[in-house]
Amino acid sequence: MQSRVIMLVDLDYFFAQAEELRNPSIRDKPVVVCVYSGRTETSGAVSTANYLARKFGVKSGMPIVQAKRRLRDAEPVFLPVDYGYYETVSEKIMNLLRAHADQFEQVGIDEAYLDVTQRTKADYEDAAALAQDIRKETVARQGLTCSIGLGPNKLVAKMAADINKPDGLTIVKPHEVAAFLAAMPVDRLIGVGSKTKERMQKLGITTIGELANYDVQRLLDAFGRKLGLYFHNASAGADDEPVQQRGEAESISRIATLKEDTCELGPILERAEVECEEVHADLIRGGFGFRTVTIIAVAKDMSVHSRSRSLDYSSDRLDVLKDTVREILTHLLAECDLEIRRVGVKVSGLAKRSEAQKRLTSFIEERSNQSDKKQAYI
Ligand code: TTP
Ligand code: MG
Repeated sequence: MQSRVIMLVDLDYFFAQAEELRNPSIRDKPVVVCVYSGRTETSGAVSTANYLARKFGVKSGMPIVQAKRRLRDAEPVFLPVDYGYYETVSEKIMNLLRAHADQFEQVGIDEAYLDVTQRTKADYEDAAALAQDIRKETVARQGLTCSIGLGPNKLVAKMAADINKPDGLTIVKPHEVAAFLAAMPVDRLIGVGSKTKERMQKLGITTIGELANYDVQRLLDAFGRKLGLYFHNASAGADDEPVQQRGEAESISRIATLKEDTCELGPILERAEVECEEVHADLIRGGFGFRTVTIIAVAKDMSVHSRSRSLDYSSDRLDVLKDTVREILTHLLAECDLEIRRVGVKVSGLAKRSEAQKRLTSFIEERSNQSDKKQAYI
């Protein structure tokens, strides 16, 4: 098979960079974009931060209070997320990138794979020149920097893009793959999280190179066939996943066990709201809106109860998700006398959010806020 040339383009500190774009006066300050939960003035989490703020240790997922503490004397700018705006910016960039690819696959609001094998005739010099053109073009036409990884497959391209951030280009030619990966700590490999890292450490594996050389049968014994094979191949830099526009995800969900079984709304809702935030983060990363919200409740006796509600429009708003969840849960608890053990939140009816949809949603939400919000639900 002809060797492929794959590019991963990832916009740098995307939400924060988009904020700098519309307000250049904040460029020299630490910029932190936040998802405010609304409970108190500072409750919520950091969505992302510019690289100046990152120098102070601020990063995605950190509580806002902690970020404020770290940036106390640095004249920071804290801003709430504005997904609609980021989506508009993303759409323009994605259209620009798509034009440079034989095959194109967007994998999040700020990331895309480009298969450029044919147009570069599998020549890495040509591909490097194309990557430089793309970097210049995103800045010149959209005012945003990105980081690019170039390699023989998606896995290597993705890992290469992470090496040199922000505003970097990292090229890994096929014969360089093994050396590129070998010395990296094993948790740099996509799919190896902190728990897997610990398990691998117990097997004496600390680098990707050690994982690649580890006896494959023992790896399968330790992690099962599917995962073991993935680790074996990926650690050698092998990946034959094609670049193709993904089918839309069908649903996104989270489920967790409560601290104790209860029939009270308060603690159940508290857990469900955390799940809403996690589901919502995935939703935004995928660039999706949802129409249907489902609550899954597992009772003390392990019986499973689920209730759904559909909006008559597609939304990507956390407050809409939380309001709907509260409403479903309130009804569910009133309807059945249950002691709940586990609670889950699922969104479905997912669709990529286009600008037109976004405008429609704002219109409907405005209208339904003016009248009775419940009328927006069917
Ligand atoms: P990333 O590409 O992971 O992060 P980034 O673009 O902010 O920074 P980097 O320069 O390292 O690429 O995610 C894209 C956007 O997704 C990010 O700007 C904000 C959002 N996001 C969250 O809201 N929460 C998260 O935990 C992460 C990781 C991202
Ligand atoms: Mg990014």
